[in-house]
Amino acid sequence: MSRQFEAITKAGGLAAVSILLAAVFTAIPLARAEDGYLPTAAVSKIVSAAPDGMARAAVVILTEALPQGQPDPGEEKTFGVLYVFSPRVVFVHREEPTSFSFWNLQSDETHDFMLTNGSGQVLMKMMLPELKKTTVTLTFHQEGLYTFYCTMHQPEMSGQIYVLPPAH
Ligand SMILES: [Cu+2]
Repeated sequence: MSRQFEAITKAGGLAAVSILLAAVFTAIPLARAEDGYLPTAAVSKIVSAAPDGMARAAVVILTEALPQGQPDPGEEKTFGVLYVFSPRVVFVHREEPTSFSFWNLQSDETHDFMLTNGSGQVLMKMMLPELKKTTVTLTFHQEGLYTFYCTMHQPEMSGQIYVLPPAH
């Protein structure tokens, strides 16, 4: 290895370390601020949330790693580990309190649930810690299509909630 090359790789290594450190120091306060939030008073006109609310319907959403069974090492090398919500499409009724239970099935991966309405407005965000069931009762007050995301695993980890007219 030439001296010049050695110097370049050393400088590159230092730059990488300082970028990494900068990322760590800036990421921590952001992560704290982003711990999650329920719908504000204004947003509660669209959807309201109660941690242990009485529900008339229930949905269980799992977090799954793809591919299941025995992953092809080539796939993992190309795409990394992929996570998805299951199911990815959920139907609920307007004004029907619905219990949403998220089961994070990974022992080494935190997920989250960020809900937006049809115009892309963020309504709420909830952390889904590893190997935990996180439950919230949501009541939608406006019909239509909503989208939910795990902000940590984009674009593959997302789903949709269709809010239908009230059940009779
Ligand atoms: Cu995720």
